[in-house]
Amino acid sequence: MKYPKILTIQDISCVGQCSLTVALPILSAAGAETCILPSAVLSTHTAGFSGFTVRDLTEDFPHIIAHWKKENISFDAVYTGYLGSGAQIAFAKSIFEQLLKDGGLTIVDPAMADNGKLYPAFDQAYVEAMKPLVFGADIILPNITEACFLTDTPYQESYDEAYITTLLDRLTAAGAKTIVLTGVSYVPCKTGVAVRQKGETRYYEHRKFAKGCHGTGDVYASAFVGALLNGKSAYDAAVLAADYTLLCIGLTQGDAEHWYGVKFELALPEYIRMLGK
Ligand code: PXL
Repeated sequence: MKYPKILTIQDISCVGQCSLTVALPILSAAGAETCILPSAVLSTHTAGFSGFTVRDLTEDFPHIIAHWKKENISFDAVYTGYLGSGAQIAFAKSIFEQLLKDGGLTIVDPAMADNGKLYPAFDQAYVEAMKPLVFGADIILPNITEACFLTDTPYQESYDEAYITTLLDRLTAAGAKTIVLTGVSYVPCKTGVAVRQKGETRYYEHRKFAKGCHGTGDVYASAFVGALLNGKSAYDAAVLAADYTLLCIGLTQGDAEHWYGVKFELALPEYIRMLGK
């Protein structure tokens, strides 16, 4: 796609290097016209800060959507990340149906859980609301915890290939098309991503830093979407995004004060080079 127009729907965490403050620069660096629909404005993200403020913007959604329809605005791709409520998930679904160009792509990062637990703002009702959005999308990027919630599978800290195959099979049976399952780690010092497309599964394994960073999921998903819009296959985009995210984590290691996000900006020139631009 030459100059794709993408809409990304997620929150603005003013401080914390996640969601829109990550997606907007990365997708712009990938050469996409990046339109945004902010789901909420938070003073910080919710994972580790306390006393954050939240202004939910759901009320604005129908007016924004109606205006875009009146202006005949449509998108080559729509990518959703962290959303605030079941109502916003339903609006995202209606945007997929009403504002996507013919042949346009829908990409959903369920962004609701990690390490076996839902994020503080979410509950089982949110998981249930997320299922139709996920299973109606062209490409999904769940981590293992999210895949478990989406398929009602008990979460396991350690697992083997058979467990991952079961998760991918269950996601597929529920309607998932292309699946990019992140954080698949069979040995302590390695992790990777399993990509299932048209019945075929490929696994990309790479080094795992001893200390993970917050916000890597959003950096990864945004870099993946940017690569995809540049014509990469799902697997090649998954590999490129993993390599870029690793660079970002490497640049953040050792800075205890920067616990809340990754210094992805420093590696943007390398991301653009990886895309062959
Ligand atoms: O996708 C991560 C994320 C995005 N936005 C907010 C969050 C989180 C993770 O905790 O709290 C507000």
